Amino acid sequence: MKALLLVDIQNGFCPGGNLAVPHGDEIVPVANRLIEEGGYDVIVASQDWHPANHGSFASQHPGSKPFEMGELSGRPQVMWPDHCVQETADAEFHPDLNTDAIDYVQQKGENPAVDSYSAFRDNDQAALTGLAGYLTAQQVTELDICGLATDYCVKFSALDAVDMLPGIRVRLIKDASRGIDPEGVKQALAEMQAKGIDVVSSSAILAD
Ligand code: VGL
Ligand code: ZN
Repeated sequence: MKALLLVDIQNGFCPGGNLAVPHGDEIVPVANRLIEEGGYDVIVASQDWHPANHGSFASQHPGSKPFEMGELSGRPQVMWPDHCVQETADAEFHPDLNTDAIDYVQQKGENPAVDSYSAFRDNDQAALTGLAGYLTAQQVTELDICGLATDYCVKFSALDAVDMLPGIRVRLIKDASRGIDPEGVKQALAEMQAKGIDVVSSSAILAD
């Protein structure tokens, strides 16, 4: 079975959102085309879903400013602006995303003491989300990944897919993803490719 994972295509990561990824909204029409014409059997989406007191927020660390390095539960942690707080508009999927076609939504980042870039598990790798179990139950053997942000949640989700789903083929759809930092994106693509993840374009998938 072939699956598409849409990572964090939420208002918070699009222009006007609290942690806007440059041009993040440009991926929405591409994602919709993949959803509708990509030939996928299963479509899943992750949703960054933080409590208002999440420890990745600079606001929870007196004296620290957004985008500085800090610490969370003894681990290095980027201090983010408050973003994707549960039940707020910032956490909702982009209004133009075709959410009707999504079979399963994996929320993440609910534990205030640890961040969760990957849709599969927390950054400390202690607690798993249900996503690996869901994809295994659906007998998914091919997983294409796209979304926001290439250098954070997309990257960590792709690397974990390889680690946690033995034998799966993972591809990253580059033009259906956008990153926060151009240097970080370059490095992320190299890390993914080093793990055997193919970087592909949506046109190649839609042409098949
Ligand atoms: C993300 C930073 C913090 C992401 C989520 O979706 O890439 N980045 N929370
Ligand atoms: Zn977050």
